[in-house]
Amino acid sequence: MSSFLTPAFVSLRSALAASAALAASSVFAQTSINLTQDATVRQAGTYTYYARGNAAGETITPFTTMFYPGGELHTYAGATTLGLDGTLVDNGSNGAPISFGVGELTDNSNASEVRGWINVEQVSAGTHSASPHGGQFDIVFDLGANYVITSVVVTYTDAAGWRFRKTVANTQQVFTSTGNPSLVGDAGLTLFDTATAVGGATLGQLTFSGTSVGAQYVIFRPEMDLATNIGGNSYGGYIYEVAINGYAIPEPSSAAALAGVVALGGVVLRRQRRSGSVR
Ligand SMILES: [Ca+2]
Ligand SMILES: [Ca+2]
Repeated sequence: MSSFLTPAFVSLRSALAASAALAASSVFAQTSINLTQDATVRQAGTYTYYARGNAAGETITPFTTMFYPGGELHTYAGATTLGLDGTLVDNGSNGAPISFGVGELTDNSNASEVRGWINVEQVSAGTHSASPHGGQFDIVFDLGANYVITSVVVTYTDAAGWRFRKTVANTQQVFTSTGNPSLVGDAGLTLFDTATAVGGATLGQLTFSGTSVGAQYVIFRPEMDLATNIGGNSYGGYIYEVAINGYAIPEPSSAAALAGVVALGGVVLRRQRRSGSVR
């Protein structure tokens, strides 16, 4: 350090270095975490299974009909406890948002799966009268506030009778939205990325890593192979966990304070130059 620098300039330089470090840590080099495991997100966050079709093979308005997977409504008669999310049994009209704090998709564990997706799908390949046919539904994750989303990783298993659709690549989809899908509908969603399931994968991972985007809602839209109705032999694949990676959007007050420090530094520097203390 040159000895002619005044104490005022040294402190200014320290302030600028500190602000640069702040910028590096909070704006330009954010570290992504699995938001579903963040304490704040877990307190506010919920996810909701939404049907895109009905038992007659008809397409319904998206984000209007909630359901719970598994059980005898979505696998086969008598499968009362198979594939449930926790202990949630679908009775045909009791579907509701599930807190991140209690849901199997956000418990950071692969101990128990959800599976069984018959009669909630929008037919996406083949016909509803043929088994199997391709079918899609939605799982909407509400983070409670906007975050920067950097990637989404779904842990899954594909096994005989429990298949993802794999005939065509990239039919597993993740969308994002700043508005509630139940209000903005399909038209309000932005495609984040697509992925392809692997046949026979055990605890495989679907990784969606699109361009980072600010969003409160993350929508996973799987495509499964499904039977015509319960009692068939294609119930759709296993889903164990959905990790949503990202970070908090820097608060405007932090950005303003940072801009203020830089502006103040410029003023002090000009004053010192005029007084001849900085050469
Ligand atoms: Ca889990
Ligand atoms: Ca389960």
